[in-house]
Parts: sequence; C-alpha cells; structure tokens
Amino acid sequence: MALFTGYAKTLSLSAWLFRILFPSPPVLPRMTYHLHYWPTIQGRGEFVRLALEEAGAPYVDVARGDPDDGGGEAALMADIGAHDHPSFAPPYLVDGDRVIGQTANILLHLGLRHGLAPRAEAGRLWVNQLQLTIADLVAEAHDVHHPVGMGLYYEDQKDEAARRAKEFRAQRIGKYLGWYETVLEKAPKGGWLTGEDLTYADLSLFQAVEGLAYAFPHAMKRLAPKIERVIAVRDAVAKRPNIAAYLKSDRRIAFSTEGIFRRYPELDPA
Ligand SMILES: N[C@@H](CCC(=O)N[C@@H](CS)C(=O)NCC(=O)O)C(=O)O
Repeated sequence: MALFTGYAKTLSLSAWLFRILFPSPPVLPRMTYHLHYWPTIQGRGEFVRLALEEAGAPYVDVARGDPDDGGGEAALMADIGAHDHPSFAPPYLVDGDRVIGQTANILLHLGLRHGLAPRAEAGRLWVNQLQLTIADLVAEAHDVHHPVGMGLYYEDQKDEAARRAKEFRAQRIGKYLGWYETVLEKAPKGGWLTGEDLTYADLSLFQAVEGLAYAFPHAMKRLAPKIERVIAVRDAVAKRPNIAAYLKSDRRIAFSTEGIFRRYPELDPA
C-alpha cells in the first residue's frame, strides 16, 4: 500500500513538474499538409482552406503553386490518380502517408487533429452531420446553375436554371439555413453550433452564408431577419484573427461565376 502511495506521489509530482514546464499541451512538429484543389475557385476546397487557416496549420495549396516548384494544375492532375486511395474529385488532402478525399471527410480528420471538433464520438458525429448537411446545400447551390448537366455550359441550361433557382430561393435556402438557426437555438449557450466551442462546421456555415449572399443577395436579404443566429455565426467567424487575416490575404480567391456559388442576376430578381 505504502509502495502504491509513494508511486502515486511520484506520479503527481512529475505531472506537476510537467505542467510547470509545459503549461499547455505540447504541439508536436507536423508535416506540411498538401491540399489539392482547383487553383482559381473557392469551390469545395474553401471549406478545407478555412479549417487550415483557422488552425494556423502549415499547408501548400498545390495547384496554386509554381509549376517549377512542383505546383500548378498539371501537378494536381498528375497526382490525383497516383495513390492507392485515389480521390474521385478534388478537394483531397495529403497528410504524410494519408490521402483523404471528400470535403467532410477531410474536415473530420482536421477537426480531430486541430481541436476543431469535439473529441468524444457523439460530438464528432454531430459535427460531421452538420458538415454533411452543408455538403447537401452546396450540391444544390451548384445544381441551380447546372440543373441539366455538369458538362453543359450555364448558357445551355438557362431556362431550367431559372426554374430551379425559383424553388431554391423560395424554399431551399430558407429550409437549410432555418435548420441551422434551429440547431443554434437548441445548442448550449455560447453562440456556436455546438455551444461554447468553435468547430469546423461553424467555419463551413460561414462559407455557405457568404456564398449564398454573393449568389442570391436579394433572397438572402429577405431571409436575414429569420436567421439572426446564423448571421451572428457568420459575423463571429469573420472576426476570428486567423480568418480575418486570411480573408484580407491574396490566398482568399474571390467569388466568381466559375465557382459553386454564382451570381447571375437573372437567378435572383430584386
Ligand atoms: N462530394 C465531394 C464532391 C467533390 C466535387 O464534386 N469536386 C468538384 C469540384 S468542387 C469536381 O472537381 N468535380 C469533378 C467531377 O465531379 O467530375 C466533396 O464534397 O468533396
């Protein structure tokens, strides 16, 4: 018994000494992430960029790099199939010997690594659900301007896009963002989707709201009074020091009619 007490004392003494030497958990040096995504658009890659930027994680945005340094779109095209776990489409992230595709899956990985998600399984699943619902919204936002075919130009499907946009504006945006408003209303105090702690789902909600406000400014203005908590998350994310610095930097690509969220005035009448 005395032996165990002595052992426990030594343990607590060394834990105490450890805390003095390392007041916060030691951050282990890690390899630079390689993000592979199209170089000229925010697209789905932006959800990953935001998480990396918030975490202050070192990363190379491969296709945006200089071809002389192994970057450029050709590097992405050459790399994507060259893995045992090839990704179907960008974005994908290379973290050491791991190659991870699907935006929500990448964020699941980064969330755990960088404290951008709860550690407990139930919390992690909930944040993943919040993210997968953003993915559904993103897919629908894309299909508004491409309702008939991915391989066709918008100009070849304008009539169908106008029909799709009408429903998206009138029902779908409100249904999605209204659901996040309800999630925030039910969340423990703190203002984030899970309460007190920011997660990558909050960053993604920011990006979704920004994208929708760019593409559908009139519809979003009408909806704003009904989604005050969602707008507050948008504002709070924009003010986070790392995110604010990123948004001002040339690493943040501007929204455009090449990306997922596109502003075609005819799809969002005043
Ligand atoms: N579900 C995937 C979708 C990936 C995806 O559709 N990527 C687009 C760019 S945002 C792409 O390059 N698609 C090519 C294709 O589908 O053929 C994700 O969320 O990451």
